[in-house]
Amino acid sequence: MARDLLLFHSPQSDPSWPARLAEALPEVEVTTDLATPEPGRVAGAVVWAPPPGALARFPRLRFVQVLGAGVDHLLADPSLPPGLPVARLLDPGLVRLVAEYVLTHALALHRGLPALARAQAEGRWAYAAPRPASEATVGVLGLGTIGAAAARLLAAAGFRVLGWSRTPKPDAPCPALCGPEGLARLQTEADILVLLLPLTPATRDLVDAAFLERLKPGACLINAGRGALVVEDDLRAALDRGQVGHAVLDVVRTEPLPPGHPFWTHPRVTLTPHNAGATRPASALAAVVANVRRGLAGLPLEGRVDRTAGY
Ligand code: OXD
Repeated sequence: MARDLLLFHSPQSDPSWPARLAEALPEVEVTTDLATPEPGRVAGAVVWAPPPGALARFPRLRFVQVLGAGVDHLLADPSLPPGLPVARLLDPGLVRLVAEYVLTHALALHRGLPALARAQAEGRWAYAAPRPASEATVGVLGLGTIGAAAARLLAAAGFRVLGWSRTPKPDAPCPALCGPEGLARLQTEADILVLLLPLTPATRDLVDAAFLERLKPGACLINAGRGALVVEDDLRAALDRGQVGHAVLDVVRTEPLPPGHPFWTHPRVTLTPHNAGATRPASALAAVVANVRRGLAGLPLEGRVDRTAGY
């Protein structure tokens, strides 16, 4: 009998993924063909942002392993069969990369590097007295695995760190606030605000004009979560007024950022092309292989997503 097919779709990932999966999982045949002529043989899928409707073609699909931490793009597909188990990736390598990104930019913002780069471009010697990280507060919104890792690195670098999550997080590695009162406190205390929340109906558009107005004047923002957490016109207005001092955006609502978008040239915006983290086979293969085996055997997946909560 022909082996089950495992669909792999993640065009931006390391090209060695399909061969590595095939080697580690001889019990299945790995295909990268979304239009495979044998859709009935596809038993599992390992994907990042498949086109909407793509997975509905496979009547015997038993599970989906997402090749990243966020699953919003997949859950937004109305044709995703209800009840189909979906797992997000628990990859220590991805977690570390994003935490390092947050630390890099928090230090750069704290030392005023964007303003110094502007001064250099204009030929100005703009001396500003340095301050230690311990004199700045970083607020981390989202205390999942990545938020907790970022909080740990920031604290190790000397920052005062405050975390916030929707529900209480007794195991958080930093003082952890929750609920609307906790958010209000974090907004007034943070010099740098880090967005690491999942994108769900409850967090979409969270960072709007009213939210930004409650921040300390001149506070900076780092978004390594999802673009749609932020209302971009409202952020632009807050940057123009100096209410937000600078924004570091690894994610934007439409990726790649469309040509002509004001963020391309805004002097108070640093853009990175959604590369704060990446799922690299070296750190993620073992977890993916183990979960594929669980999925094929009908066992509970590690990192299974609560599809109603959206993460
Ligand atoms: C992820 C991402 O969700 O890289 O893993 O955005």
